[in-house]
Amino acid sequence: MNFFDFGEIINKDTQFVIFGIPWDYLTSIEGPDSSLAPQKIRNVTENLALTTELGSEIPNIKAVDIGDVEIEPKNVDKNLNEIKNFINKIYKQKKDAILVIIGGDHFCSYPVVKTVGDNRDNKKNFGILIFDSHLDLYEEWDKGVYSHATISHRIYDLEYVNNKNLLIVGSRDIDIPELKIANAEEIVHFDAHLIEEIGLKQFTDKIISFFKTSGIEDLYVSIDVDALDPSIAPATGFAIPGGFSYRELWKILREIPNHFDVVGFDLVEVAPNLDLPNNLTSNLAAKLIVEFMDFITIRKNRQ
Ligand SMILES: [Mn+2]
Repeated sequence: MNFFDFGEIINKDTQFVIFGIPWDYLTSIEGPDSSLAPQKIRNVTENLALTTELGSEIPNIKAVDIGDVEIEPKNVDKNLNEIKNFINKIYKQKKDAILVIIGGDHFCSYPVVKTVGDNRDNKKNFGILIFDSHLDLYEEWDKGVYSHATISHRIYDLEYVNNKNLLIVGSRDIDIPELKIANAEEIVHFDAHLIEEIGLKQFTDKIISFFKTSGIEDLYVSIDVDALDPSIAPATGFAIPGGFSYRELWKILREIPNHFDVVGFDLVEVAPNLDLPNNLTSNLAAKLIVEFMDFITIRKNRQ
């Protein structure tokens, strides 16, 4: 089953290229298995209705689902290479394709962001927005420098990434070494509780103006499903209370394409083996992905 039954062939009309990275090796705890998520999230779309909340017909979205990157779980270097080659192949067919990635654990985002960034002629107007309950800023964790808990740090290490074009939103489970790194490097994070204090509208405005002030025009968006509240997204390794509601994240995502070109986004850390029998978390993931594609499409059609 493809995501919402989208076709598989990239052509000149294709806007979104969806693919999965079924890789969950660099997670630090036993139990959750996000390598199951790409197929599971595709499968649940079979039972979802074919319009978005704003009334768009989903089959009209110009998307293709080209399958999964081939992963050998323990062969980190090979996987990094496979992911890079996979994306380069997409860009060869369609230079302006918007990538839509279904993870996998959060580390999957690193080779994606790096390949997207490396492919850009202009690296100065490129920003990265991460929704996450964690900062993922450890220098090293568990298996070394490559881990789902070091992903933000590895992105920050990229030569074209700095504290003016990387923003972490929804944080609420921050460890002391991470906070020290964030403070020392002045890496900006808008913690989850802030939404309660200033309201969703101002919270969203802060995200927009962070990137606007830095002259960012193109955004990559990484959504760790644990940014959402575990009451609505229980199937993930680290269930931290106090996260976004579905509607809050939906509204933030709705606003982003009004200000920036989204060049790619991912949704990671869904562990279907921990989900409720009604697939609550996979449904939510599928909805967020298709709704965000619709917001981007609506904006592009207006241009
Ligand atoms: Mn994460």
